[in-house]
Amino acid sequence: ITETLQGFQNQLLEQAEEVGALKFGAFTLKSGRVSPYFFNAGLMSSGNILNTIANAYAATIIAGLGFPTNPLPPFDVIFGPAYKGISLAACTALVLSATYGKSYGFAYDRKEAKDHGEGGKLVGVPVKGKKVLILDDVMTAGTAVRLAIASIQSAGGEVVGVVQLLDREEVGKDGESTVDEIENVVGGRGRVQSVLKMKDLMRWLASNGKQEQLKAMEAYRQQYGRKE
Ligand code: OMP
Repeated sequence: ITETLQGFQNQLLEQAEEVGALKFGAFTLKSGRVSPYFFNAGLMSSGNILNTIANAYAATIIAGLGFPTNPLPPFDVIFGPAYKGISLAACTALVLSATYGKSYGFAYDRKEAKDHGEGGKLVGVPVKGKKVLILDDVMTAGTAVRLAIASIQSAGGEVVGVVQLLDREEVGKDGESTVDEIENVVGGRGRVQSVLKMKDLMRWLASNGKQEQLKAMEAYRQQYGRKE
């Protein structure tokens, strides 16, 4: 663990810990794994924190679109999966306009399809025929993001990338890297970008002298981490 964290990553981690969004202990995940840490993006709920998160997502997107590596292709629509992704995507679309002068469409899904009014499962700008970037909170085994990809595809949109807040850098059910699997689904290498990775979290713990948490994370990573 050598690289240092960027300013916005440090700020995000500090604020996350402050509001209890980043916790250490024993947590049963959606995948059934028992993790020594949990990141609850739903608790990142104040104007200040949304500002930090949206700026971090926007910086990650702009870097991803940037020369010379530009892993993210041009896109038309930012999509936030229900529920937590909705506010994150809306705030990020706003920052991309206000700070970077780039205006993208914004869309999200409902968890329940609506059978009256405008109907359907998707809300916001129509994704049909559009290139879509998904903004996700946390990716572990990839179940949540696969659902979002399927709803966008069934509405006629093309998912060209995913930007997540935290990549837990784990393997899926079949033992392959979740990120590699999702990248294959959305167009190839580099198409899944993240604001933070589990390794960044470990760097942050190391630089704050939190040895006990760091050890638990190393053990978990041995078991479920993607092979390096
Ligand atoms: P997968 O669907 O397995 O990729 O897990 C991602 C989802 O799990 C997220 O959308 C969250 O609902 C939840 N989650 C967290 O929010 N934070 C974590 O640190 C871990 C999980 C999780 O259950 O894996």
